[in-house]
Formats: sequence, structure tokens, C-alpha cells
Amino acid sequence: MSAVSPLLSLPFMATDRERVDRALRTAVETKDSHLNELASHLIIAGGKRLRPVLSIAAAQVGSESAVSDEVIQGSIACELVHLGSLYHDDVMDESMTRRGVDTVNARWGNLQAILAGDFMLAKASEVSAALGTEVVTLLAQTIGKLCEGQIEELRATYNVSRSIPSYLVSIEGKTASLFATAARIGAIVAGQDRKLIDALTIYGTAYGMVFQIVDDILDVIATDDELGKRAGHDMEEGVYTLPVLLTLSSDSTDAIELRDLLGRPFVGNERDKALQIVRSNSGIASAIETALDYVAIAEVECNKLPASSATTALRTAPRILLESVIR
Ligand code: GRG
Repeated sequence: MSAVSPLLSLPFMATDRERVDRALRTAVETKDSHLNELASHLIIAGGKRLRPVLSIAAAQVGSESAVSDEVIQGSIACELVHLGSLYHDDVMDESMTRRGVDTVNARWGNLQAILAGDFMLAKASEVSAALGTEVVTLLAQTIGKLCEGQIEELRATYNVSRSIPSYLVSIEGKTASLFATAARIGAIVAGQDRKLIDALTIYGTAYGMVFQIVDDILDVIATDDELGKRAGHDMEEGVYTLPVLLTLSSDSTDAIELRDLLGRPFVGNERDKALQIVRSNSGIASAIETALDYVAIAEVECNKLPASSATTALRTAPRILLESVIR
């Protein structure tokens, strides 16, 4: 079901991703071999490296050459922030697996996972500081936005009256802000014009919104096997995402039944009932409509960019991502 992003087929991207992996491992090297193991754990496990890919694509707009080492450094600063947030998120969610391996909290406990996450953020700061004040400031602001987005989500847990703006503000902070910053940093470090930097930043936000809405739709439409976790996990945790909120807001007996099932932890087979209601109503189609608005925003921003392989890949990427959940 997962779509192969056109961004991955860009010239040099395969070797650039190897450069990213090497730079990530180097960035977290430390003389404490145990901390080294904790910090390398999720890097070695893999992941899509989407934020570095976005930095690299933004840097390549208008050029067909390989990106500089500084762009790779900017890209890994964003991935390090992402990793730090994943370490902390897995502690908060008590998650046991991530990227197909045990989480750091599952293997070494919460205390070490929190410290290792802090270490990743410290390394992100160090790497970005070498790229200048604008970049390090931007990344610091983005870490703040991730926290704001996550707090908004926490505040809304188990709230069946959660508003759509609460959802959108939360995902813009916890997910889209880092995509925006990844694109912006790639563009700044590559020396793109200010107008292009701003267009790529808006693009990154829109791409991130599509990414999170798709992720939230997958949580309700995919099977346990496809997800590698239980379908409906977000609802189970009291996190009511766009397809669920749109189902709740519909004027139907199903919406009333769903409301009765939510607002507290599930018991018995209530998760299956809730999933069945969301899957058989219009909430998923309406969420796709909302995501389409962000696809359109991303495409408009691409019209401001000069023609290049990166521009074409950036223009098509959000729609292809969204099509992965259209059946
Ligand atoms: C310490 C920076 C920091 C933040 C604290 C915990 C927290 C506040 C924020 C959590 C933010 C979070 C986990 C948002 C979800 C982002 C997301 C979509 C993760 C999955 O991204 P993928 O699919 O994962 O790109 P891979 O593994 O492929 O990189």
C-alpha cells in the first residue's frame, strides 16, 4: 500500500542517502560505547529518511548536480531532531517496537531512552550550529513546535468533542513543522533565493500535513499486518484523528454509536466496532478531501520553482503519497 515517492528516484538520491547514513552515524559517535549503542540503535534500524530526502530535494531545485556536504549536514540535523522526538514519543506511548526493532525504552528502559533522546537533540544542535545562526535558530524553534503540537494532542486525549482545528494545529506542530524546516534548511544551505526558500517552506508544511493525514487514515484502513501494529491504535490510545473526528461530526446514528464507544479506553471488542463504523462511513473520504487541499497548496508552491528534476519530483510527491490511501 505504501507509495514509492518520486523523490527517491532523483539523480544522486541513492548515494545521497548513503551519505546521510554515514553522517548520522558519525554525528552520534561518542567515547561512551553504551551511549553510542543507544544513539545508533534507531539509525541502524533504518527508517525512510524522509526529512533528509526533503532537504536534499529542496537544495537540488534548479540544479542537476549532487548536493554539498553542508546540505547533508543540514539534512541530518533534521533527522536527529526526528530521532530525538521518536525516542521521547516511544517513552510516552510505551511503544515496544519501532522501525522493526525493539524501541530503546523496551530494551534499556525509559530513563536511558529519555537521555538518549536528549543526546540526539544535543547533536542536532551541534551539527546545525556549524551551519550558521539562521539554521540553528530555525531548528530550535522547530523543536519547540514539535512540543507544542504534541501537547495539543495530549490535551485532546479521549475528547470526543475535539475540534478539527485542534487536530490540524497539532499535526502542523508535531509533524509538518519539521518537514517545513527540513525543506527550508536544505534550501538555505544550498544558497537558494529567498523567494524559493519561502516557497519550499510552505511546500514542506503542506507535504507534512498530507503525510500525517495519510498516516492517520492508514491507522484506520490498514490491517494489523500492514501496519506492524494494531489497526485503530490511535483511537485505542484516545487520539482522535481526522477520519474519526469527521465520522463523529456526521449527522448519523453511526456517529452517535461511535461517540458512545469513544471517550474512554475500549473494552471487549469495541475497537473492532469503532473501526467498522469509521471504515463504512464518509469520514475517510472527507479526510482525503482535506488532504487534497494541502496537495493543491504544495503544487501551487512548486509553480514558483525553476524547472529541474527536483521540482518535478516535489510537484508529484504529495499526490502520489495521498493516492496510496485512495481505493
Ligand atoms: C524532544 C523534539 C522533541 C519533541 C518532544 C514527543 C514529541 C515532543 C513529539 C512527537 C512528535 C512525533 C513523534 C510526531 C509524529 C511524527 C511521525 C509522522 C513519525 C513517523 O515518521 P516516519 O514515518 O518514520 O517518517 P521513519 O521511521 O520512517 O523515519
